[in-house]
Amino acid sequence: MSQTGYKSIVILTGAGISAESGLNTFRDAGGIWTKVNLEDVATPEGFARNPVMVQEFYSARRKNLANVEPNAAHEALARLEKEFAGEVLIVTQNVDNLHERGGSENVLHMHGELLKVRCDNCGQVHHWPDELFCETPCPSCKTPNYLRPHVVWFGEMPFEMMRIDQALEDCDLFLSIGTSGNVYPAAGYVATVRQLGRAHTVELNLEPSEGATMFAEVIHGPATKIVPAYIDRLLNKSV
Ligand code: BV8
Repeated sequence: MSQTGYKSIVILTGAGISAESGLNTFRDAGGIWTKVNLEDVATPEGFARNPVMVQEFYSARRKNLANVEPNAAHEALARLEKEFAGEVLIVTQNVDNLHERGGSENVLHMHGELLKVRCDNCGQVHHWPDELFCETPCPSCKTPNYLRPHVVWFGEMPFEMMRIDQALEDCDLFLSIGTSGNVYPAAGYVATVRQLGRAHTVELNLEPSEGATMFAEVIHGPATKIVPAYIDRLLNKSV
């Protein structure tokens, strides 16, 4: 029996948990989608129209990732995973690797990962921390012009949906951290958990998200402040 009474925690994270590490969010002032048109860089159609621009968009974000560090919120979730007697699964919409670099191990990237590329010819996924050019041949099948970012674009199916649905069904605590609740199916997870009627639901975000009213508990403020404080309360079983 875990020390908090909970047995299984699912934590949905979004760009807001990485904001204080210096990675731009998408929909805040100055966010990524205020600078580039998501239809041009985060859809298969955009990639087909202008693959060079899309490869450059992701190469720039890959390069920037090397200059930032995980923050206290990432580290607090890693501490929870280590000290909590039950299950902890992070389902992240983020394609950065800051959860892993902050010490978390059980991380599911439902929208893929910036540091991976996939070959559309042979299907092989490769670790890729550098720039990617269209003509770069796949290291496995040696074919040029088939490598793409291993991320989920709009209109593409997120990864590991069955595993996520099972985790939502099994959890008795659902936390949502740093997400605006605009992108589906992730934005619908709190409704799914509430319909199941078992789990306590908590939103930890800078400001109320689109789905804030769906949560049993909401805590607003910067992630590096509210997440460590919440995890301390959770582990000292006063929640
Ligand atoms: C799909 C990838 C078929 C790579 C991204 C209903 C059901 C299913 C689909 C849809 C549906 N309705 C519409 C759709 C289609 C679409 C969609 O949701 N469109 C939206 C715009 C309406 N969804 C899809 O296409 C998805 N696939 O539907 O497949 C299907 C059908 C049925 C069932 C299942 C599947 C694929 C979506 C994935 C797209 N890929 N990125 C990349 O990163 O480039 S989306 C992009 O948005 C990122 O992944 C990002 O993570 C994600 C969500 O954004 P957030 O993380 O929430 O970021 P945002 O900036 O919006 O918010 C930041 C928040 O942080 C704010 O609230 C802010 O207040 C807070 N914050 C800021 N600073 C701090 C902070 N909080 C705390 N501390 C701080 N310091």
